[in-house]
Amino acid sequence: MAQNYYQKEIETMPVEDIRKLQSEKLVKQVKHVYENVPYYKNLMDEKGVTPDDIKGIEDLHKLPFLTKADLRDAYPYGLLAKPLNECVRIHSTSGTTGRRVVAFYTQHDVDLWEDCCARAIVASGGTNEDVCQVAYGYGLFTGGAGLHGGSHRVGSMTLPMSSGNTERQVQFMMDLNATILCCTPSYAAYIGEYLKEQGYTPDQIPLKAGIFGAEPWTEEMRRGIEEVLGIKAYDIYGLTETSGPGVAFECCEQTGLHVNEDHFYPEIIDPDTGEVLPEGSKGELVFTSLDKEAFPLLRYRTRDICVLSRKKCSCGRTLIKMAKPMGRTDDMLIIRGVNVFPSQIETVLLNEGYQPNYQIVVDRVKNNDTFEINVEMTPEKFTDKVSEILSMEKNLANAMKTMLGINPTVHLVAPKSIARSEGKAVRVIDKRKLI
Ligand code: DLL
Repeated sequence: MAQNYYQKEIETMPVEDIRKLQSEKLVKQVKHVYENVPYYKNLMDEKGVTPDDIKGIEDLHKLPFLTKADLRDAYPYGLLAKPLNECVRIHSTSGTTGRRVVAFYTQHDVDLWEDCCARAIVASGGTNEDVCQVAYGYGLFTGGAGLHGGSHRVGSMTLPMSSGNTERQVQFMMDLNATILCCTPSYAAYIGEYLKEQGYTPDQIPLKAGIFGAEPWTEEMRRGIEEVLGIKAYDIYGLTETSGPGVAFECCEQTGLHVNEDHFYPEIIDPDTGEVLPEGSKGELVFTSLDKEAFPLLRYRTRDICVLSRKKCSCGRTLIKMAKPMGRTDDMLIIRGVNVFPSQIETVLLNEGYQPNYQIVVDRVKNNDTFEINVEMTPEKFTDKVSEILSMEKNLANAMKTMLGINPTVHLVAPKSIARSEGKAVRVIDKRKLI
């Protein structure tokens, strides 16, 4: 496929020029953060670094890291670098212990984010002739808004479907001839399955491409989706903290994701020592947002394990590539596209008067994540009346839904029936084999 670019000059810029651009932006950004974010200024002061020490990208390693714990500490406004009256939007992730991560955007931030998503859409072959069906969730989650904005920028006809209601998705897809589908890979596979069950063959489906991300997916899954829908399936990566989808995107080569490094500078570090690792090493991915105004995180540790590569790409883009994320350094699970931490489950159990003796079982059945939590009854709560057990399970599932944003199936089991481990408790059984 001949490659089109959304912002050719940037996407194909010689590496030395990108580096120069990054250095210029970084110097300004560090000053902006130092002057406007007391939380980060303190971190820099503690490390004995001032903005004068940062003359370019080569000095980035001198800056302190930010972690999710910092974001929680600083919740909600502690990392805000612009007055609220210059902000036009927030997005948010679900967070542990009830504290969410809230990211703020000025109009400039929304614009650059949408540009990043537009680059992804164009790299998948999208133009203003396309009909782009956005089936990521809309709302606080960044998926819907990001791809929606990107689709507008490209000038595609945008179908703002949000996720769910598969029958309606398929009806619009067919009636309005959707050509690009944007959703999580598991939802894409589910839609494919549904279409197949309805008797559609790939050549009867108008789609030509899909832009799928927000959760890990394998090459086997890619092949399955491509086959059932008759499309090319492209990966897209991002996180709420840096803006949302579009931090990195795949091109026609489908061998990794180009990082929009004019906006987000990536590093790979040793997660134990924090040491910056050379290109090609596997480690934790860290991003610095070079020109975001409202929520400009410097050296944010994503917890995603990854590899970066500058190998020449046949699409002509010079933007550095990241491999598909290969796991996480923490225990975060992504279930039906939602980030879930075992600690959130523990918090609910303690709030509801249970002990944190539980096991999470996640599986994928017919491309749908199943999510079960086995919880031990406490001797005080013990009952053998079925109606009481059912009602307790329902209450607990509701409390989990409030905390997590998705619905688990809760099974209450007898006290002391969950195997105790001699070492680290095995809290999660993930049967999906996603990596
Ligand atoms: O998932 C943003 C997004 C929306 C990306 C739509 C792509 C498409 P969060 O909910 O904050 O943001 O979750 C971010 O999800 O740190 C990764 O662990 C994981 N993740 C995101 N994209 C991918 C991907 C959005 N393509 C966290 N492959 C990240 C694997 C991904 N994991």
